[in-house]
Amino acid sequence: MTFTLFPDTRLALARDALAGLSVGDALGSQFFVPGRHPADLAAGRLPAPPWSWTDDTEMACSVVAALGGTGRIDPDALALAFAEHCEPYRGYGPGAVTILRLIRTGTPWPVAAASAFDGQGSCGNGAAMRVAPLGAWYADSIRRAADQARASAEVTHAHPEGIAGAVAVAVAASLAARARLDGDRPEPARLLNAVAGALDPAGEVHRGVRRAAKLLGQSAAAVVDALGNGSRVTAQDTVPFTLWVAATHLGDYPTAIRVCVEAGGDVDTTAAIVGGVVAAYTGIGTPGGVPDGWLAAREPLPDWLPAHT
Ligand code: AR6
Ligand code: MG
Repeated sequence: MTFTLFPDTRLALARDALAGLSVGDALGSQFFVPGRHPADLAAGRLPAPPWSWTDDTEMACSVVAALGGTGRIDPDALALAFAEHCEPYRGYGPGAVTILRLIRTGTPWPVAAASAFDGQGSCGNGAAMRVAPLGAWYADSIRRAADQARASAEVTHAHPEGIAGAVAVAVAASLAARARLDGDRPEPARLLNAVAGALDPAGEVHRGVRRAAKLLGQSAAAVVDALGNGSRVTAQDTVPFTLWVAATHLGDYPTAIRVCVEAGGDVDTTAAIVGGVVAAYTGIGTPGGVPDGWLAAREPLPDWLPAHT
């Protein structure tokens, strides 16, 4: 079935995904503070606010601002926005810090991105961590979600696996937002196999997402053993696990985030990815959605993000 999505609807879906992403990022990063334990979250003991967000949210805000302007990613403009808005103390990856510094000082982004990691390009999870709102924006087309995700990724991630991670997350968020509009939650296997179908079958992210579909119903600990939990900070080690969590807990944001926190690894980023995809489906303040209290505890989004985007 085809249908028309009005710009306001796209924006509302993207903003809900951004809320879920930023709350996941901000709450997840609280668990790197010494003395804080995942069991606190399970027991309902939340960290004291404010929960500061990190690079995941800062970059996602640039993506949403870019979409709010034209509805399409202009890679040159996005590269500049990433570079200009980068507050280095927000916990950026080392490759990203270098690339953004090069861009800020006049190096064209294709040159900067290609130079990372001895010319391999970055396969870090940073292109995947910021892209769920873009996927939600394209709730009407997984093909356009994939194309625009690729364009948003290439600015910093020249490695095919780094790009595949972003495509996978955007397609998952597109399907989640579509499911919300249709009122029809997809079976986890259907969601994961649709994501895998949008990826290059020769890639590791693709293989991981296919494996994730075969691990549905297993414990999260078993899935972490098989797929990783982001501790290597690469797309390959992060995206398959996060999509398993999102597919399994698509209707329950607090549980999805708790599973990320308990899994350990790159918790701010796993929770950002999962939070973005799940919130595209649940929204905010709904049963199973992003709790209003969690949103209130998150540091306000940057003031350069226009209210209408
Ligand atoms: N070969 C080996 N390791 C790699 C490669 C490669 N080609 N590319 C990346 N890595 P980076 P990001 C590893 O620095 O993707 C923040 O904490 C390498 O260990 O390009 O934006 C966020 O919260 C490198 O340090 O930045 C996210 O967790 C790491 O991947 C994350 O960083 C990250 O790649 C986002 O990182
Ligand atoms: Mg971070």
